[in-house]
Amino acid sequence: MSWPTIPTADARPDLESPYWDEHQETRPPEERREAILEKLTEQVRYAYDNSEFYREFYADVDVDPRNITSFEEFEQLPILRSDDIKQEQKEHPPFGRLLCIDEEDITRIYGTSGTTGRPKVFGIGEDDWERIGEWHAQILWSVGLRPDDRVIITSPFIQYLGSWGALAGVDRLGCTTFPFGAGMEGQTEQAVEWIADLQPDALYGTPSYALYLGETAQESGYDPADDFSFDVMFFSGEPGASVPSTRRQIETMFDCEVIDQGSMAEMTPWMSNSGCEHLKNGMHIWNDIVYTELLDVETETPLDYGAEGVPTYTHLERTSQPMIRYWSGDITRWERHDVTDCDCGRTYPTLPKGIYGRADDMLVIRGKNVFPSQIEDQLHALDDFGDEFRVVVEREGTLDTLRLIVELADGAQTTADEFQDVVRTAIKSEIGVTPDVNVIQQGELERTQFKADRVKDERELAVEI
Ligand code: 8LE
Repeated sequence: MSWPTIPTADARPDLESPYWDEHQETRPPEERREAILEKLTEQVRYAYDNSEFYREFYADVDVDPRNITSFEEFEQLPILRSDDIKQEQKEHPPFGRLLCIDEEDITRIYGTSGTTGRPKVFGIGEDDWERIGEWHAQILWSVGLRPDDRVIITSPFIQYLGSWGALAGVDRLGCTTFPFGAGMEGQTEQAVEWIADLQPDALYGTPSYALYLGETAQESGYDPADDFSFDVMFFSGEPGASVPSTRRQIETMFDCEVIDQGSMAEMTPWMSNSGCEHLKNGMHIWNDIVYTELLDVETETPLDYGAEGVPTYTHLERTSQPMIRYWSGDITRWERHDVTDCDCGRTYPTLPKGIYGRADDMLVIRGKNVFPSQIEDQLHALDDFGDEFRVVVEREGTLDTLRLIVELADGAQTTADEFQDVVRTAIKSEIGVTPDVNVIQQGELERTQFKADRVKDERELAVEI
C-alpha cells in the first residue's frame, strides 16, 4: 500500500457502475480494518515526524507513535480538541506547529466560520486538496451525481469549507458546476430566478437554506416541485437532512431526494459521512477515508456499534494539517453496515439518524435530555407549521421552562389558539416536557442563508435563589 495515495487525475468509473471503486466500497469490514490500520500507522508516524505539536502532545504516551501496531495502541493516543488547536495557533500563529509542510507549500487557506472566539486556521497543500476533490467525487458518485449533472452550490463562498469542499468534488466528478453562493442581500430572490432559468439537477447547501429558498420561490409565484427540476439535494452543516419530517418537507417541496452529509471543516474531506442514493435516512461512515471512532461522552472510551456517543475523527491521508483523534463534540448513534436498511452494497458503518446535534446543544430540561432537532422533527410534521421556530430555555425560580416561538403557516386551517394546543401536545409526547408556546405568523422570524441558530438558553442569566 502506498501512503499517501496519488489522486487519479481525471479517471472516472463506467457510467453504469454504482461504485467509484467497487473493491474499496464493498470489501468485508475486517479486510477494510487492516487497510485502515496501515494508513493510521503511516498517518501517526508522519504527523509525529513532521509536527513539533504532535511530538509534544504525545510526549507521555505509552505507545510508540512512530510505530502504532494495533487499534488498541492507537486508542492510547490522547484526544485532540478544538481548544488545543486554538491554543496552539495562538502560541504559534497563524497555523500552529500542527502544520507538517512548509508554509510556502500551502495552496489554500480556510478557517472556521463561527462568530465567537478565535477562528481556527487550516492550511491545505496541493496534493491534499486534490485528494479531497477525488474523495468527494467518489462519495458524490454514491449520491447519484454523474458528469452530465448541473449542480448549483448555494452556501456562502467564505472561509466555510462546506462550499469549497462541495465545489472540489463536483468539479472533479466532471459535473457542470454552478457556484452561486449565498449570504448577500437579495441573493435568494436572484437564486430563484437563476434556478428557474438554468434548471440545475442538484443543489448543495444547508437544509435551512433549502427551506428558505423554497419559501422564497413560492412567494415569487413558483412551485418548486413543478417549476424546478432538482433530482437531488445534498446538505451539510447542521441537522435537518436526517430529521425525518424536515427531510420529507424538503423532498416534497422540491420533488427531489435529500442526502445528508458532513463531519467538520477540520476533517475535510468532510463528505466522509454521507448518505447515498439508497439510504432513506442518515449517513454511511466512509471510514477508510476518514477513520471514525464513537467515544463515550463521559469516559471518552470507544463504543461498540449500537451505542450513542461522540464521533472522533482521524485523517488517514493528510500531509498538511492532519487531525488525529479529533473530538467533534457531536452526538450520534452508529450501527454495523448489515444492521442498516440500505441496498447500496457498501460495507461501511452507518449513522441511521444522522448527527442529532452537538453535545453542548443538548438541553437538559427538568432532568430530560432534549435536542433541538427533536423539536424540529415534531414541528415539521405539523400541517400548519410556518417553517420557522425558536427555542428559549429559561429558569423560573428553580424550575427550567421551555418556551417555543412557532410560526403558523399562511393559509393555515387552524387558529393560533388551536395550533398552540397542537404544538404543546406534539412536543409533550416527544420529549415529556410541556412547553409554553407563542404562536406568530409565518415570515416573522428571520431566515438564515447559512446555518440556523434557533436556541436561546437564558438559564445562565437567571439569578440563583
Ligand atoms: C448534523 C461539514 C461542514 C463543512 O459542512 C461543516 O459544517 O463544518 P463546520 O463548519 O466545521 O461545522 C461542523 C459542525 O457542524 C459539526 O460538528 C456538527 O455540529 C455540524 N454538522 C455538520 N454537518 C452536519 C452537522 N450536524 N448533521 C450534519 N450533516
